[in-house]
Formats: sequence, structure tokens, C-alpha cells
Amino acid sequence: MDAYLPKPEDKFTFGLWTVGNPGRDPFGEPTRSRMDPVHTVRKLSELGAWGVNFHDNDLVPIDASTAERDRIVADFKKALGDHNMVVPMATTNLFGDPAFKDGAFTSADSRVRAYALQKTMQAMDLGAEFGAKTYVFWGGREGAEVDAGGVMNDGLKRFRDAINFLCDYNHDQGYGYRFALEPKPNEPRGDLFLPTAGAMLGFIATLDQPDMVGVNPEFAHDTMAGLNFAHALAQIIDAGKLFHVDLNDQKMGRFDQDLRFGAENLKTAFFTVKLLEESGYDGPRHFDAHALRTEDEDGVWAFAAGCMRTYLILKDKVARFAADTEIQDMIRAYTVTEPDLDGLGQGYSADKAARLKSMTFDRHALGSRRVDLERLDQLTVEILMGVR
Ligand code: GCO
Ligand code: MN
Ligand code: MN
Repeated sequence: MDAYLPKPEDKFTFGLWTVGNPGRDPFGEPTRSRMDPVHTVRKLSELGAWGVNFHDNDLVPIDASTAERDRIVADFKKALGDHNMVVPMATTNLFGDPAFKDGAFTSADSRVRAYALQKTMQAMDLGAEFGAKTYVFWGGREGAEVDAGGVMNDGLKRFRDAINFLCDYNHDQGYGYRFALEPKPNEPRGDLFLPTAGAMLGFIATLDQPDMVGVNPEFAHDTMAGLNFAHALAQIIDAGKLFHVDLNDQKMGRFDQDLRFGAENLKTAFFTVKLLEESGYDGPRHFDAHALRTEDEDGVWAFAAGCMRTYLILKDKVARFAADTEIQDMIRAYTVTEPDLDGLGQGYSADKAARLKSMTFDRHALGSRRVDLERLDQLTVEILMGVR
């Protein structure tokens, strides 16, 4: 029995747009044909995925008639039932249509903002029909190349108005969605608003219903900006705001590559899986990536299977790391705990402040303590290389 075979309880999900990516890029035409959503559901379920997510227009074309919409929805529902697949997350395409060329919720044109709200409410209705409980907001066109068009923070105010409005709509309809805002530093706009996890957390605190709203961080987005994704993830977990996660990979400083999970940065991928597995996060492990443009449909399924298999192998490495007595002894030695001193630093009182100020510290002894991180890191790398 293959220990790394994905099962529904692993909660792996893919977007219709991920495995369905036709291999178009700014320099070249598609290399694969459009994939039928019903076919996608069957193939993903055969591979051991738990669910599938969509943008409104991944499922229902933007110009579909009501009758077409109803037929597509019915066929897709049947496929989900036949293959025991769920739709845990839904989202809106607010970036593809030229109407959104200069933003959707943050557009300087109130007609575009109203259309974006209408489209999102309809997409929320669609997601709710499939039982989705997480609603993702990725502001693909919410950004700028030119900052001279108004006051620089106009966009943020407009984005806040939109999310506040949609939180009330969610409440009014009784949909029970949790909103997950997805930061990205750039692409397709030169600068996207709210580029990092920290920016998103700061913004959420300014909303009318901050408890309804969390973050959907993506591995590649932090990596593009030269940041450490595992650190961003840790901060989001610390804030209790990890509502969803987009897993993929990326070389630092490149265009948006959306590589197979684990394809580039195995160590950060390891710490990502470690955080997800050890934090009690029980939401979907969503892969927001796509097969290389070189691939045909077989390559797409190799890509999808690879994302899940790598996650499960890394999960096994996380367990090995936790069970490795030498590593755990080193972590214990690394963490110096003097209960009296810790107590002094936690919870201010005038007395504690006075005691701390009167203490004598041996700076030289502190500076010469043996930290031993080289060996600890080598052991981590050896776990990843499969020799421990
Ligand atoms: C990207 C984004 C998107 C979003 C998706 C779901 O870089 O294109 O990551 O893939 O995650 O639109 O909202
Ligand atoms: Mn992305
Ligand atoms: Mn994403």
C-alpha cells in the first residue's frame, strides 16, 4: 500500500482554473484545449482529491443564458455527487473581462464598482448552491500602474466599502461564508493593493465585521516578493486568520510561475506543511498552480498527483522531524527558559519593571552562548534528503 496516496480526508482541492489552465502566456497561444468541468471532477476524484473550487466563469461562461447556466449547474452537481467531491470554496472572476481593466471594487468608475458588486453577489449565490463555506477575494485588477489618478488611498476606501457591503449580504442571505482575502504583490497590475499578508491583516482590522474575514495566503505570492511564505503563514495563524491556503511554488523574483507544490523551495514547503499540520488548521489544502505550458493532459494529471504526493511526503517528514530525538534534544537546548525571567517579561507591573532595571546581566556570557543552528539545519536538510 502506497503511504503517499491522497485520500479525501487529506482535504486536497484544486481550482477548475488550475488543472484547466490551457497553457496560455503573454508570449504564446494555449497549448492545451479547454477542459470540461465534469471531466475535471472525475479525474480529480480518481486521483484522491477531496474537492474542487471555481470562479463563477470557470463554471458558467460570462455570457451564458439562464437556461445554459441551469444546465451547466445541474451537470456539475451530478458529477460532484457521482464522484463524492465537494466545493469548499468559491470566488469571482473580477479580472478577466475588459470591464475590469482598471480595477473592480477599487475602480475609479462607480459603474464598474456597482457591476463588480452585482457579479460577486451572483457568484456568491452560485457558490452557496454548491455548499461552499469559504469565499475568496483575490483582487487581480485591484491595483495600479499610475498613481496620479486621485488620492492614493481612494482604492483602499473603495475596497473596504465593497467588503463591508458583501459581509452584510452574506449575513442577510444566511450563507455563512467566511471571507478569505488573498494578497499578491504584483501581476497582473504593476502594483496590487494590499500586497502582503501583513497589509491584509491590517486592512481586516478596519472592516465593520472583522470576524467574518480572514486571509488566503499563497506560497508563490510571498516568494515573488522575496519574502518567506512560512513566516507569513505563521503570522496569519498567530492572528487566528488562516481561513484558506493556496499552495504552489515559485522562483524568487520571477514572473508569476504557479509551479507544482514543492517544485522549487523544498525547505520552505516543509515548514509550510509543518505549520499547517501542527497548528490545527483543518481547512482545505488547495493547490493554486498549473502544469507547465509544455504539458499535454497527461502532464496535467502528473502535475496534480505530484502536488498531493509531495504534500504527503513532506507531512511524513514533519512526523520524522518531531520523532527525531537528536533534533528534539537540540531544539530543547536551543530554547533557554528561565521561568523567573520569563515571568518578569509577561504582564507589566511597576514592581517587575523595577526588578528588571536593577538586575545585572552578563552580556559577554549571553554573546558567547552556543546556539548550534548549523547542526540543526543540517539535520533538517538530511530529513528532507531522506537519510534520517
Ligand atoms: C493568481 C491568484 C489566483 C487566485 C484565484 C482565486 O495569482 O492568479 O493566485 O489564482 O487565487 O483567482 O481567487
Ligand atoms: Mn497566484
Ligand atoms: Mn491564489
